[in-house]
This record gives sequence, structure tokens and C-alpha cells, in this order.
Amino acid sequence: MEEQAALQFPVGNEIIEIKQDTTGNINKTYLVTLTDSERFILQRINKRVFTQPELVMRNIRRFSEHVARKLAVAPIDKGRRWETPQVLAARDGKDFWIDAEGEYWRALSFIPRSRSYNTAQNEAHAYEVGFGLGAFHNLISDMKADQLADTLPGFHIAPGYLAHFDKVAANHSTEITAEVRHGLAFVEARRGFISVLEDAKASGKLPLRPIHGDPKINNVMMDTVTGQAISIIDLDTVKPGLVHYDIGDGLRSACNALGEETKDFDAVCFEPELAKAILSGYLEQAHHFLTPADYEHLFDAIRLIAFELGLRFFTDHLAGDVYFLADHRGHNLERALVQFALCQSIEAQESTIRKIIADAL
Ligand code: GN1
Ligand code: MG
Repeated sequence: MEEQAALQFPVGNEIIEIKQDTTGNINKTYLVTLTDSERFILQRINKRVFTQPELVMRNIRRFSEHVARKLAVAPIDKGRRWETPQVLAARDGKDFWIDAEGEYWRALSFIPRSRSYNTAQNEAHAYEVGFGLGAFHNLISDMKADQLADTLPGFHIAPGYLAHFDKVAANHSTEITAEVRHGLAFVEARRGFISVLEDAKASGKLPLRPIHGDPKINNVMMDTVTGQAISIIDLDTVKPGLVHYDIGDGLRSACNALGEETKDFDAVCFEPELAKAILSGYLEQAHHFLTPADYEHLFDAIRLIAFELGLRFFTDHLAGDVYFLADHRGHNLERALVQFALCQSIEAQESTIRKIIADAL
């Protein structure tokens, strides 16, 4: 089906290769190579997650237009290249093509001379990941909330994930292994903490701002020559939220040197030196819009987003792998155990991480 889908996007050249990229956990992604080594990204949108793909595409269009207008008057950091993935129109001019089974396919430009990594390569790379997220927040900070549809209600609302977990846990048929028992106890011990960001939001301490939603390290594209961050891809969840979700996600993904897919759970560790580098890059771009209340909640955000993702993977394991794409039964449990171990490492280093945050200001 991907060949047929690729042909719906008139990009001018013959296709020489279509290669699946399995790093994403939601959409099916392919890298399409054209004769003159031009490339584009082809994706089948996961309709179970994004039930209104048209709205996702409309958000991406609006986002891109906003960013293009903004960059035209205020480029990022003198001379730094910054790119936004472009939606490539299908033959009928639409932003997507629907196949015979009702699946939505879309094409996006591939950012030339760029690559990303699943783990931080060194502190300079971590700094760039932070810088890229700060630049991204700056670019969308003045986008009006009503410009962006809520394409994934409940996304990053941690108490909602816990309520869903409770429902699934009360009525599942998954085997209770030692690992599952560990997961259940891990969640139980952190119930009281789950609403830390939503409470601060409800009481007006933390404002809603446009955010990326999914800025994990491999969504931050690096220029292959300069090593600078030049784009953040995967724009499906750009919508109003807390910058804390993004900061937490950037840090939990980039400070875990073993990455999300390791099975060496006991060795998973949050690296404070990488956190320091990310925050310094981030704050260089973002310090002017963060408030004291924002800073106060940074540690909680790092801890919460690791825990929340663990909870989401764990719930999906109990539910029978209905949300995240999984290679094998048990895959989402393994992923959950990684995030729980990361969360535990964050908790164990609380005073060190709080000091890094305080020193970064
Ligand atoms: C999912 O598809 P991908 O890998 O970009 C998920 C994120 C998780 C991430 C963990 C819409 O993103 O929230 O942090 O997996 N996206 C959605 O790898 O649920
Ligand atoms: Mg994503």
C-alpha cells in the first residue's frame, strides 16, 4: 500500500526506494527516496490515536504559516538555519490521500542535511536539543490558542492517564508476572503526585501556551555539518499545553543514555550533566518568557513526564497493546519498566537536579 500511497504525491521524480522507519510509536512512517536523492517522508496517520486526521493536518498548516511569517521578520540566533517540515499536497490538492481502507496518508518534506539521534551523543548535542526546544517555543509562543484544534484530548493530562489505568487494571486478563507486580506497586506509590502539574495549571500558577507535545530527542533534527539543532519534527501534537510537558519530555528522553528501548532496566539512569546542558541551551532561548512559578515546577515536570510515559506504556500492556505500536507482546511492559527506572533515578537525584535547575537561572 505504501507504493500506491507514495504515488499520490506528485513530487516530480521517479521513486527509487521506500524504506520503513520504525522509530515512531504511533504513525507508520516511510522514507521515500527519489531518483536525484531527494527524499520525502510518507506517513499513514494512526486513526485510532488521531481520530480526526483532517484537523491534525490543518494544525500543521497553521503552525507552518505562523512560523514562516515569524522567521521572515525575526530569524533565530543570527544566521542559524531553521526549517519546518512542509506538507506536500496530494494530486487532488489535499493535505492527505485516503486509501481504499479509509486510511489517511500524508507526505512531508524531508529536512535536507539533517539527522537525529535516539540518545544524546555528548553534552554539546544535549545543549543543542535544549536550544532547539527553546527556539521552537519562541516561534510559537504568540500563536493564539483558537488557531489550533485539540487533536488529542487528554494528552499529557496525567490524572486522566491514572483514571484510565485504574479502569484497565480493574478488568484485564494480562498475566501477573513479577514485572507486572512491580509496575502495579510503582504506580500505587505515586498516586499522590500525579496531579502536580494539573493542580498548578488549575490554580492559575502555570499558564497554557502553545507547545510541541512530543519533543523527544529523536524529533530534534541536527544539521549534519554544523551539529546545530535546525528543526523539530513530528508536529501532530502541537497545541496549547504546559511548556513543562515539553521540557519534561525533552529531559526524560535525552538524559537517558540507554534510550527508550533498552532491556537493561537496572542500568537505566538519568544523567544530570546532560540535563545541565539541555537546560542551558533551552534557557538561552526561553528565559525571557519563563516565570518564577515555571521554574518552581521544573523538577516535578521532569519526574512526572517520565512517570506518566511509564504509566501510559504500562496501561497499554495491560490493555493488550492497543495504543502504541509494539514489535512483540511484552514490548510495552519493557518500555514501561525503562521509564519507571528512569523516574526512580530522577527521584534518587532530586537534590542534584534541583541544584542544576537553580544554577541554570
Ligand atoms: C509517541 O510516535 P512517537 O514515538 O513520536 C507518543 C509520545 C511518547 C512517545 C514515546 C501521540 O510518540 O507521547 O512520548 O511515543 N505520542 C503520542 O516514545 O501518544
Ligand atoms: Mg509523535
